[in-house]
Amino acid sequence: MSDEQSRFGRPHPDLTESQAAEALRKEAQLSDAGWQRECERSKELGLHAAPSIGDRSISTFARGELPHFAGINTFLKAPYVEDVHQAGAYDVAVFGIPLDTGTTYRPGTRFGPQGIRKISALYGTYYFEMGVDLREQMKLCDLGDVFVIPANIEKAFDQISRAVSHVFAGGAFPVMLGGDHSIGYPCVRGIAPHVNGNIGIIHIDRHVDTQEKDMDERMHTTPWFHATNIPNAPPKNLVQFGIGGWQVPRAGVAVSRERGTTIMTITDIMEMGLDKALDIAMEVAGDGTEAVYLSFDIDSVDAGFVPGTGWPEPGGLLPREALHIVQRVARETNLCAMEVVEVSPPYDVSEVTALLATRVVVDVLATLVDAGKLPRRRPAWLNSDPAQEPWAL
Ligand SMILES: [Mn+2]
Repeated sequence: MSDEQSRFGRPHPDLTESQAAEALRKEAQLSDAGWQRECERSKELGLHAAPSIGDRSISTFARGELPHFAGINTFLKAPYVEDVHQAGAYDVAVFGIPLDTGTTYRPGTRFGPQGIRKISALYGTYYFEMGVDLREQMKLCDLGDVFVIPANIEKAFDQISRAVSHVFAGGAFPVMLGGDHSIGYPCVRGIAPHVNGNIGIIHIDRHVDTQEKDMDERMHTTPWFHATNIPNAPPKNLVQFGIGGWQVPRAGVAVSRERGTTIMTITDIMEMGLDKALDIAMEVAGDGTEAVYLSFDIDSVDAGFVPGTGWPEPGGLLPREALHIVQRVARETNLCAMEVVEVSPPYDVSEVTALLATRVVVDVLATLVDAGKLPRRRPAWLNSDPAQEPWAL
């Protein structure tokens, strides 16, 4: 053995089957064709680099992932698809819903989509722990934002439902960046007509959001009352996970009791253990349903980690618990769409709230790839008839 070889290591015998060891093996199997295409495209559009640059993959104008601090940001620097008729050519379509008309305390979530896009540029497309590279293994696009009507929440809901319906019926997996939590209702309303069968909803939050009205209108405290009026989104398949604290309005609690939604508090989750609690949540959402909708409110995470939100509440999930939850939901349910809501950049600190929102999305996407659910196959329950107008309730 040469001196050099003797300096090389190998996994400790107890770690040969560890996640890290597996991740090192999986990386070797990944293609880099997508990266090569991106470099070629960058040089074609942005000129070859100055002669002093040794790395000839670099262009003069930044046109791809690098540098992370440069460029005009879409989500994860995915292609901006201006023509929404092309959305169905992608496996996943991210779009923003910049509506904060439904807030009842701090506003600012209308800046959520742009805040999430900005910090999402920190990431590349490769996820070490799963050995997944989104650029190599699926097609992601950013459709920009829905044209919301800030002075009229009902008109905004109509625009949102129409947008979600269009993307969902076209076959891409929709990822909605909020916006306040009022968007949960019009998002489900846009999806429901295109699902032949029932939809379960997994709602990760500190707040129940189930009252009929708040201050005389439908607001971010009311989406699940109205979503569960949709004929194929029954309350028995609504799971509300991580609920608790001092911001759960009694009006919403009464509705949850009357309708028999499933509420699991942080204490329930702690006492039975996160995985057991998740088993139950997924069983309830999946019982008799064809598809599951994931609604992730960033305020489900402890206020110390998510200052940039409208109704911060101490005592919530840890970030790594939140990521574990969304990964298991992505792997083990028939997830049909997701939203991340309540990121308010004006109240954020060092973009940590928007960064966690980014992780929630990219961790779901990586898990869908790892589980063989992306690239997308057309589900049997999908009704793509564009004439299916969203439920008007
Ligand atoms: Mn909330």
